[in-house]
Amino acid sequence: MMNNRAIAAAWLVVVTSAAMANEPIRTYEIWEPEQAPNRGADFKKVVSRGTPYDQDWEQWSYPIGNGYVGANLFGRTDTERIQITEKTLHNKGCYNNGGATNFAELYLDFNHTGVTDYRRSLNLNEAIAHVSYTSGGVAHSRQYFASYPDNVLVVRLDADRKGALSLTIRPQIPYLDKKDRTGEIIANDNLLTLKGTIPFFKCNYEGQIKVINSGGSLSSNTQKGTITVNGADSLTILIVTGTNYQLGQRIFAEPPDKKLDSRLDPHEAVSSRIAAAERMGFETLKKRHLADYQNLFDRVSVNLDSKPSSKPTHVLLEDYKKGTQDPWLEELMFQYGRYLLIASSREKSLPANLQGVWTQFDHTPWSGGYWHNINVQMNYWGAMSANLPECFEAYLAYFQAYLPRARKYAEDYVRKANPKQLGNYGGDNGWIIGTGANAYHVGGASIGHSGPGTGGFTSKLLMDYYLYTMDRKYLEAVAYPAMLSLSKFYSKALIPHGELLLVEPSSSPENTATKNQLNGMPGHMLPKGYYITAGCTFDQGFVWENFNDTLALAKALGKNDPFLDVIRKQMPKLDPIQVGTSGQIKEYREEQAYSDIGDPNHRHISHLCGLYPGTLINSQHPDWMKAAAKTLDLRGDKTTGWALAHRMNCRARLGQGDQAHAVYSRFIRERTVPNLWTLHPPFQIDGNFGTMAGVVEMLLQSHDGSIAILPALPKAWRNGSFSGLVARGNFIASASWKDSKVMSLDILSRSGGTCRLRHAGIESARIKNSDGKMIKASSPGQGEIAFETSADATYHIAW
Ligand code: FUC
Repeated sequence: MMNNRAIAAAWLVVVTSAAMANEPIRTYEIWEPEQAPNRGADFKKVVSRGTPYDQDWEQWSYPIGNGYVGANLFGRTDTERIQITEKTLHNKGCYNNGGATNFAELYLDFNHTGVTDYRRSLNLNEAIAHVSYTSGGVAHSRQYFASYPDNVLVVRLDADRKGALSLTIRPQIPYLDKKDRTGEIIANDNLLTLKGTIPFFKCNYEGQIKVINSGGSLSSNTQKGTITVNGADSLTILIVTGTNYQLGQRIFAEPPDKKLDSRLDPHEAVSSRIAAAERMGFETLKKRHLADYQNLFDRVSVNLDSKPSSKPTHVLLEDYKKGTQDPWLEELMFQYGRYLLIASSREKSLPANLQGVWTQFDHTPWSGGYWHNINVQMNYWGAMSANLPECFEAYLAYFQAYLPRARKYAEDYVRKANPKQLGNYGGDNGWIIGTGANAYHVGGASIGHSGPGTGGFTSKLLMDYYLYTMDRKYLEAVAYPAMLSLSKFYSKALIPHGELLLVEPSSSPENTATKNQLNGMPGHMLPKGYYITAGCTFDQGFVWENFNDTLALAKALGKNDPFLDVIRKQMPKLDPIQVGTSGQIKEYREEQAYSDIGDPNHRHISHLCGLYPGTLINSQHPDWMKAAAKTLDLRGDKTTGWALAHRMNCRARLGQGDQAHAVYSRFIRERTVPNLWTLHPPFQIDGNFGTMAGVVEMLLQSHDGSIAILPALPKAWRNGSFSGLVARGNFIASASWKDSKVMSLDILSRSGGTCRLRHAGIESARIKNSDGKMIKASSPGQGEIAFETSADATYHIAW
């Protein structure tokens, strides 16, 4: 798999320059001419929804990360603040079952005054943050990056005058006053060690900070736990973190105090990692970081006919809010999404959580969890199409680890909801995951605010990972067994209602009803207003999706499991989509007119999951497409961050480019802050990732059998180009367009097979392979062509 990817990456360089002919390589950076505020060099706490929160951290600091560890940088010249998060460090969290927490604060006391020529930036092409300024006649510069291959945070300080670097390096273990962790700081020579335990999970943690000076001298203060540097020419600070967390089924099976092996001490691993980094030295670490990062980041370019802007990012954003819809910011946000995904989700690390890999909190909002009724799935919606499938591997490992627990939940569920079925299919009850989960816990499908559609929501990612990579080994070993097994669970969760089979109990995620609305309705209300009934569109739809996908995978593998016949018999009885009297897709079967039940403007649009990320509502059902558009109109766009991202993708699937763009634009205006993180509020990373997926969805779609080129192009993006975006079937597409007409299109077939393209007027196009040989195509439908491809061959389509 890696080899193919490496080849594809090399090929992409060629395509990039071909598709973007005459274009200089673009540099994407966010930058400010001012330091990030950090009121009082200690974060000011503002109470938000009962959780203390630090606005300066959230809106102005710059995030770097390597999947394992994240850091937020303030770029200050008095006292620099580097806030560090280690993804496996959890305390009790807000729900008493685990939550991400701040690992360390690192302060660099410079006390530089009279600062001029200040600039701080985060370069997305390199994943390196920079700070530069002049103080006392000395030009200072800093670089910061988080290396994935060496799992180390690197800070480099330089000055243009020898001996000009003097500062004190002062780490802090945060929230010791909350008494939910123990910790001490040991200063020894050029090494600072932070170590302690979070008793709730017996989670042992250690951080090491090594200070390597060139010139000058160092002295450590054991009492204060600091290192002071005097008169150095340059300085490299290496930061390595670790805990005794081990991803595996034990984490999800055991009570909090037995999840981890308390005898394990991360000391050895942390020490050897920092020693290896020290041996390599700054230049080698940087080279290895760039090679790793750019292999991922450089695969995709998107040019929305923008002019690179030199405005500070907060000005760019302010101007956008005032009405200058600069496509540069729209493009920058897209690439920032890719940057953030690479920074927060890498193989062998945990998946990106609700805040990616960044938290300054003791108790992170919603525990920094993996919320499975939309949020964690949204984190990965764009991973495959934006050519970062490796980033999804973190979720795959997490999935494998929680699967045994999810099997137990399925059995419990069936025992309660449909006990007659327990013994069927050899006693195999499949698996199910409910909404709430984090690094230390997964929940089952409780009869609460979200129905068991959460399982199919999750398996859609498993399906898509296969369709985008065409990885047969994964299909055979992971995707097919997982989806077959989830189908078994679903088949047992269906209850006969006349001719139909309905999920019961069922609830449409987090929508709430009023007592009046429920007068005479068959379901019942939970104390918080959640309505429990049978056959919500969310649940029925995801059963349909998982059944449909299971059959498709069985066909791809030539499988003949007898259970497939059960799916074939049950599927026609699902009746998953119903259109109501307002012309809307119904959210509940018993609803007639729109919002008979539930909040008319609710943020969740769970009944449209069949449109996106599902495939049930597609162009072969124009009546459903129309009803979906009507539903979006009725629901409106006055909503929160990730909720806008879902609407954007739905509009794209409907081919409503201008509306999709309007939602994106609203998202940038209303939910984006100067460091380009986005708010629900507060900060959640799902909005950044969901809109990144939305941009691709506007330019390229591949969910209903053909690859649609520019399916939802808004007027605002009349001219432009992209390269390296991925379509299902493992086709890499690169295109350019002018006045909304495609000018060039290249398809790299990475796995061979039939390539079916859709675009108005494409029947008259000519197809050539890379040797210039004409390739014959058929026209299976209006605006469609199909032709056979060979693996690793490129096809040029011209009009
Ligand atoms: C879902 C949403 C909430 C929030 C939470 C993390 O439950 O309904 O709005 O985003 O996830």
